[in-house]
Amino acid sequence: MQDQDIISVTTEIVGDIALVCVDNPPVNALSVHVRRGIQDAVAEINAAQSAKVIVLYAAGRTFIAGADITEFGKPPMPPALPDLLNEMEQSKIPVVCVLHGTALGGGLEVALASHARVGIKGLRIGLPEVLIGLLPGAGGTQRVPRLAGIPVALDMSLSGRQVAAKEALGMGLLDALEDGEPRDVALRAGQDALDGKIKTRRTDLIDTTPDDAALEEARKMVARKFPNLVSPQRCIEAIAASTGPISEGLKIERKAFMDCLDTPQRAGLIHAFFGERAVANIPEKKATPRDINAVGVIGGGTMGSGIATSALMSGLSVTLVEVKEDALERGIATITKNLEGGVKRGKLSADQRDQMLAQLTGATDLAALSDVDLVIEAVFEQMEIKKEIFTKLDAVCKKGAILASNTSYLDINEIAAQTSRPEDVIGLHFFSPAHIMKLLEIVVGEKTAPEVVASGFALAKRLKKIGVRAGVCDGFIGNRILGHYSKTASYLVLDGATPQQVDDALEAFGFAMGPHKVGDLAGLDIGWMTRKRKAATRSAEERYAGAVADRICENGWYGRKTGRGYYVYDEGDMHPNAEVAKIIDEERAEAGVTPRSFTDEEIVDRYMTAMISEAARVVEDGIALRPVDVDVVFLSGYGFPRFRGGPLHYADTIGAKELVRRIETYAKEDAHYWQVPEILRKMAETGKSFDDINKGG
Ligand code: T1G
Repeated sequence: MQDQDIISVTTEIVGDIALVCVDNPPVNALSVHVRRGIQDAVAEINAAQSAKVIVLYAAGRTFIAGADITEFGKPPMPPALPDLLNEMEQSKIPVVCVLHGTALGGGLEVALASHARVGIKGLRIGLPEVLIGLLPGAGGTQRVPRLAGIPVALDMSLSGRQVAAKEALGMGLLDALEDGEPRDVALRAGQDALDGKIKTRRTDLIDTTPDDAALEEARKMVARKFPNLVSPQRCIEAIAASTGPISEGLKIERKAFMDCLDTPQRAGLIHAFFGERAVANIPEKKATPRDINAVGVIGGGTMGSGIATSALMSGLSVTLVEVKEDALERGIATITKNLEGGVKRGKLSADQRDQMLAQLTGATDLAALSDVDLVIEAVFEQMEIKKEIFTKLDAVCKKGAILASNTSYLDINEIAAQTSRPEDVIGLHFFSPAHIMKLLEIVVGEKTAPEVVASGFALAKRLKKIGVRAGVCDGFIGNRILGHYSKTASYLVLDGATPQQVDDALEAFGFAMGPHKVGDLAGLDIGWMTRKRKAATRSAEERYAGAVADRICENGWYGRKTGRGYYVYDEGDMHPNAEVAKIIDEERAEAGVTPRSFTDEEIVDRYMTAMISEAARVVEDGIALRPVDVDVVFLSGYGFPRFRGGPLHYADTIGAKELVRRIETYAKEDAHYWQVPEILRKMAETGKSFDDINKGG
């Protein structure tokens, strides 16, 4: 059966009311058969005059959640949504729309082209198109201003945020708010329209109130916050046109939408959207997760208290264990402060905070963990300490308890071997701040049981995080790749670039913060410890990348926390540390380097080629299941610019052949650091892309 032949829209005549129901699981996306179904239903009811009011509603968990994103990039299939909505708006028989769940994007636009809108309790509406590199493309930029004003249209379409039903009612985007099942509410709404209790009117006949000040403010905000993105500015352009005839405004919106549809950033943002869902597709998907309600967290430092906060915010009970009372109190104080922050940000109410804190108990003895379902160890990154703890946990914890380590690079297999239950041991690598960062690397040991892996993914979903499956190696996915490409930033500085130039070039590429600023923020001493840890095993062929950073740390300059690192932080002011420039000159002289200049493009090319080559090796080694898993790690844990889709999606925009050429060119300077991954060489020969590999090619 062809897509367009699927029946997903049905009409039911009840007296003078025509109920038109959309049923296209899972989210009633506006696939071609849905568009055709609505078009045929409205046309037939008008032709037959079989009712005096049409009520459009949807079955399932939500009203239409938007256009069918899987159709983007494919040949268009009529009717185009804007055309369908114009036809519907001109229907002689009034159309009332009943909304429930998450009515987003094109779904909301269907409602806006209707003649009245009734929300069901719990409804959220939104225009998230900008989050996938687009703008509302079916009249949203023209009809929201007519119904609710230009400021509301700018707020909703530029933030992409979901608006709760009550707020939508206050904005004028809903005419009524009801409770009940969609079909029942639809019948009542139809009768209310017939009785005049709900006023129906054509949106296109309403005039938009001009608001040049709001438009100008929006232009400035977008230029400041999203300098790299195309669609926000085009969205403002379309909304500005809503003060004129709707036919003209719709043309401007359509042109802007079609232009954005073709941009690499639309492809990148949609890759990110689907990628965050694809990573849940793991070999252990069919295993039954174990119930997790009570969690033990060992260590109340930054990570442990962050993890405990995240668990409490998800309704789990937490037992925090520290070695001493004072450390335990500090941990509990940090958790309390984190939750206070949630109240201040409006994420939590004071009551919710109190309920969460009531779920927190503290202890200084591991015996307190005898009944928990999951233990997450978050102590020092020293294998001996972890081994000691896991030996004790093996004796203390109940049968079936999951024993997890938050280690960011140590060998989970070695830790598991300390216990009589290696099948219950797993890595749950959180990213700091753990109650805010979305990424959770789920590190699977050789003997980890499938249901323990599935439990890790169920926990990620419960914590509203994105779980990515990782194999065991030093640094798993993210930190292993970071450990490689971060050397490129150091080599560029040793060879002639300044730290600020490297930071500026990468921030212009789209990173929120350049590597030297990130180092200053996280603390340069962390990298310093890692270099010391690895010194004994470092290859003699490797060009040492840490000379400058070591000297900075030897001066006690660890970054923000000491007031200076690569930069000096002086009461809100931040500028390059002139002392570092002297250190760089001395290290260059010491290494016999004649500094040369680099263009910003060269800096980005080298940095990204290094990141891509190690990412390719991580896929080749099976540490990541697919290229898209690496993309999601970098998008949700390392501040990689979302509109670029992740390192390996970005690699596809360069192509394997060009990447191989670059690596071979750079290898003339340093054959040890620049090596062509086998997987990339094969891709260059076969013409395959990382996306082909994602699709099983
Ligand atoms: N098109 C196709 N598939 C979609 C989809 C969509 N719009 N939205 C979700 N899915 C799939 C998703 O991939 C997953 O598939 C399943 O549905 C459940 O989704 C003209 C042009 C609605 C809040 O951007 O925000 O309209 O993995 O796991 O957590 O101006 O899905 O099961 O195979 O996310 O309950 C605008 C995107 C489109 C909404 C539900 N709309 N979707 O969240 O379930 S552009 C959006 C969401 C547009 C117009 C423009 C969420 C959700 P699978 P899920 P959820």
